[in-house]
Amino acid sequence: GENGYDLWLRYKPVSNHILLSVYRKNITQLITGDSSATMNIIKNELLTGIAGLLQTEIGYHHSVTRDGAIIAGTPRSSALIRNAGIATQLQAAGDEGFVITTKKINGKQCILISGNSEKGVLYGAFHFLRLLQTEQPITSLHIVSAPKIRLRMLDHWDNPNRTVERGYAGFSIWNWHTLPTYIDQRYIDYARANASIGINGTVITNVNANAVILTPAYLEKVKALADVFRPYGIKVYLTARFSAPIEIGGLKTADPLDAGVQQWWREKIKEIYTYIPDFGGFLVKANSEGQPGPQDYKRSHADGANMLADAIAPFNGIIIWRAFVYSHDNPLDRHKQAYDDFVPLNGKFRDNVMVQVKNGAIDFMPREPFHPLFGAMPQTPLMMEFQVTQEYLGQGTSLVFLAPLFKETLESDTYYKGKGSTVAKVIDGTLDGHRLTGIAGVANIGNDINWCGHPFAQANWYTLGRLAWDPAISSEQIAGEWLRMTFSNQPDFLKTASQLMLESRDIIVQYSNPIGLHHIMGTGHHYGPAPWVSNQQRPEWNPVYYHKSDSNGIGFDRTVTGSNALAQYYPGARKQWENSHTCDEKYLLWFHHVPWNFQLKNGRNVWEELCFQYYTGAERAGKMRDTWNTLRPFVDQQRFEQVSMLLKIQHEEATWWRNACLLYFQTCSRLPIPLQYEKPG
Ligand code: GCW
Repeated sequence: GENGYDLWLRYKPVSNHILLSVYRKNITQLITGDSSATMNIIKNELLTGIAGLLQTEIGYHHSVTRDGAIIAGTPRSSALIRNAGIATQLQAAGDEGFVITTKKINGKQCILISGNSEKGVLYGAFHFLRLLQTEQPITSLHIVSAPKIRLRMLDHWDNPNRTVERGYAGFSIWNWHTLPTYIDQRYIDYARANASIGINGTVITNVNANAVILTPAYLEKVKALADVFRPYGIKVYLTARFSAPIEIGGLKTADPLDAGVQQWWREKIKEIYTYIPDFGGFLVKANSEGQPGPQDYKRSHADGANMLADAIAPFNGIIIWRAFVYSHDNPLDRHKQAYDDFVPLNGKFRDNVMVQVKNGAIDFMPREPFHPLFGAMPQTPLMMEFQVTQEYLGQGTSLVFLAPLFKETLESDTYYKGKGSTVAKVIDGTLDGHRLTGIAGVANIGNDINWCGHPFAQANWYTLGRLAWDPAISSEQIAGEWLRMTFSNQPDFLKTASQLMLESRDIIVQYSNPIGLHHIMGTGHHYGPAPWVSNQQRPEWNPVYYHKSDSNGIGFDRTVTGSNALAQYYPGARKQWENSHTCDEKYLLWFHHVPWNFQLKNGRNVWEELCFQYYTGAERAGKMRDTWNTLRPFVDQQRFEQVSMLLKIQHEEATWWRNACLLYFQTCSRLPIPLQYEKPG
């Protein structure tokens, strides 16, 4: 049956018969450059993919003997590529990009898949296969593609004991018990899936993990993984617990200005590179949510990051320092802390440091304004941190396609260099001329048979890779590609299924995050509604802190009369939010505390609008089930049933959100639920 293990790399026979015969005519033999680990992967992938899609074995050759030759290689590894006259295109492809082009060679019609590096050829091979998988024309190809972002990474929140923080797809795929000698096929398939979408880095440990990963017994295991990933173009990174010198080094301090501490890290890093010569570097969470950090010694984040950066610079490694901080006293508004802590450090970091910023200032909400740090630290390269795992978006049971969420942030205008200074342009380095650029996604991968738990959660892993390659790709394009490869190329299926995906994020916002309400999920686990909770040890862990609902009204005042977090945005961006009467209503309660009878543009007041959003959201969640049912003819039974059951749970959750939130907020508003919602059933 279809268990989903093959992800989007199923290589099922091309269903369109006319196209199939065109493909067979145009793909008859394969010629690759000199053999190497990566070139062998390319060769096998193309042969396997083509055999599956075309249902015919093509031959592997050393020279072009007929029309339809596929030639894959770099100018260095293949004379055919070297002499093909595609130098200009190759130049545009850069270090990691690829060129796919139709060419006559020795009078025969050929398709060249090339790149300056083998990694580029590998990406090109996957792209070529994707054209076939998605049933695109291939008779005249002229494609040059280069990634817009240099570091395209997954951040695993995997602990050494194999639990996954915020993981909803089983346990960690890293089996520390059987590593380094036993290489689980999953490691290879993981690398292959990532390479197919251009992901070139992986942080395999949780930012909250202890320092055990930096001990020799574990480094040997990490090395084994790095060896598997290397030919797929993927570098390994680790999290570095700031107090490691104390915990595993026996030192008394982890003060970044202490010579002994500096020496310890220099040696530790040197040791890591003896295991993994192309080790990527460290990702660090410091002075956040109880994690140790430089501030424990009255040093700054820059002091901490630079100490590690200096130690790793001789090996060309980098330090990715997270800006997700809210540890010291900040009772007024957690929204403001990262900006307050990091803007003064603009330009104070070494060249091999990136600051990794979550898409929004609170925490991976279903809808959140962009983080005010984007555009506020022009001299320091900022890396985007998205969350692929759905911590606050229904976790393992909800169908939520995240491309629209990611795109919304990337397309937001910071106004930092005037209109059009989008977050994407901050991240891709164009606004400030940064060469070190990155997008990371907190992985949603576990050891479930289908990797991600929910069959549609695979689409979010896919999305992260595609958007990191090119933030301009549309959500429609990504949904379409993924659906065609994962399920079916049937037009009737695609139309309905992509609509289902494209609306899904909007629906979860309606029933869990309407009009800018946020962080009112169950405390700790973050699953389901809990707007009433007020007894957590830290004020900013209480939902009541965020909605501030009482008999007078609801919402978080972040204007000058409140926390003034709005002041952290450039005036152009601020303008859309600062006045409650003109505020983009998606964010009304994010930025304003308004009375219950506050009028919205549609004529409803805030209370009526909340009722409308919760009822509509829950109703639409129910409709997702009906929509899915119409797709039964196109989907294999196993995955059809899985999604049906999950949509049932999601519908129940949406109803729970609606009932719980409206009942709770009604105790504040003391207003009736409008009659039209009081339908029986
Ligand atoms: O979203 C919060 C999560 C924590 C997480 C933290 C972070 C890894 O609830 O589980 O810890 O953010 O991003 O550091």
